[in-house]
Amino acid sequence: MSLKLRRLSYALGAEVCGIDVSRPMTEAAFGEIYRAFLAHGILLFRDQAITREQHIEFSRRFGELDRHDALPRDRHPDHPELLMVTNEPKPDGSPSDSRYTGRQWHSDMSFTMEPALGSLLRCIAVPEVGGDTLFANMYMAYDALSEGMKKLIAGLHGIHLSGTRKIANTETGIPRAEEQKRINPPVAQPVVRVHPETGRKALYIGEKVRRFDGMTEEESKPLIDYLVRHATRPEFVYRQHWRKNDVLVWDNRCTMHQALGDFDETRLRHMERTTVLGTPSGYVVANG
Ligand SMILES: O=C(O)CCC(=O)C(=O)O
Repeated sequence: MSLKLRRLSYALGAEVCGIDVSRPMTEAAFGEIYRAFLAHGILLFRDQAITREQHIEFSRRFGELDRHDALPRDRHPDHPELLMVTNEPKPDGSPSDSRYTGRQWHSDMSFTMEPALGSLLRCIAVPEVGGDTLFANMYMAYDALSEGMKKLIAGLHGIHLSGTRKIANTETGIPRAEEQKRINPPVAQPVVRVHPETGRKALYIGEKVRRFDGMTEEESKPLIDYLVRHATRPEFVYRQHWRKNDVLVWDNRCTMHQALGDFDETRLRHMERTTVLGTPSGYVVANG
């Protein structure tokens, strides 16, 4: 098989054309897809009218799947491998817990010691306009830094927090952020990560980083803000306009992303995500 790819932007991403991800695929055929994934950071498969089971099955080709113990509130009750990203109200009419998922720049599960290798997001419903997602190429962001800045950040670890959303837990009354903090204590991750498969260095930063280990928030903030601003310059970014039945897989080790929330919130936006477990990284910080 020779993959037909169409590049999505200057910075990253490719659309894989003419593939039905629900069809059986040989190791060799999947190998081509995986090599394209490593080369382009994100791959888009359009027009995939698949079931939840098929989404999970295709995702397993990329590796072992997370059962989302770190985000128990957002997983599907019958399919723990699926994380709901939806603004569809709960059966009792209360707002969805995951309606603001991903509204800041982040790399999935960076707040755990097994940050995600990849994520596969399936678009089930999207408003007529908006609901886009931005992705940034963190290899490019790292490469573009000065030698002085590369030296400065070489040994730094950023402390990543999980829950930054202020959504009340309606059952317990404990704010969701507090609940998340209890399940997921803060984890320090290297600011520069070597991609375990490509061997390339990538910036590993985002808006879940509160401070650098060994430094105060006040000292850390200007550099965190600078690095996030730098990494999200337009030349490093791709903007995904979702269509129903899009399946998009991204490499969390060399990209970060943000859901924009640029849509009418009375319109349904429903996405479902699988998360592929990555290699262990980071350490828990007691006083995060
Ligand atoms: O809903 C989106 O566009 C992105 C969701 C997200 O950030 C995530 O699942 O990590």
